[in-house]
Amino acid sequence: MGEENKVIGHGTWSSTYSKRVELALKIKGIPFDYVEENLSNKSDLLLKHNPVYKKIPVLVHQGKPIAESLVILEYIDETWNYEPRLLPDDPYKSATLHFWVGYVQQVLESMGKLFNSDGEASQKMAFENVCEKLRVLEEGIKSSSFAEKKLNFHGQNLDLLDIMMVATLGAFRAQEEFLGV
Ligand SMILES: N[C@@H](CCC(=O)N[C@@H](CS)C(=O)NCC(=O)O)C(=O)O
Repeated sequence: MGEENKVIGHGTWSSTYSKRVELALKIKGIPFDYVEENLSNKSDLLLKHNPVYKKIPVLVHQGKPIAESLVILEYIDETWNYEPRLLPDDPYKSATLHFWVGYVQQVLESMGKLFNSDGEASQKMAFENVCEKLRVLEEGIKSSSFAEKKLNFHGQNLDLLDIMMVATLGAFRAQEEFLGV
């Protein structure tokens, strides 16, 4: 790939948001360079590329920065618009997919609240909230609209929702062991 078409990802190894971008690039087979950021000492390049949020991930393509993981994923699918597609062409399927992508994001945020909650009562509440969200997600997976979209964990054609699920819940076992829950 010529310098002018270079793809560079800024991220951190432990970030589920970085993982989304990494998975998308790998699924599409797009070669890229990776810059590991130290979030307590952000690089000048990161601050220049994402002056609004100052967050990773950032993708730089042809020298132009794109920030926000979901924006990046859509950019990747639109720019390298060959199979496997991350987003369906069908508007209803696409709407359904976006709906559940938003829900998985909420599951992630509820997990964040659990990890950051202090005191038995608030931990219990946060834990119950995560369980409830996971229950609804599981029900959703079984529901027809979701099944129609189909999760492809065992095959190729991983799409945007699969990426969200894997990046968000993929480390679940490791987290369980670490937290001892
Ligand atoms: N909405 C953003 C969230 C990204 C995000 O929260 N990144 C965190 C690391 S996981 C970050 O860069 N934090 C640095 C900071 O907040 O200063 C996305 O989807 O990309």
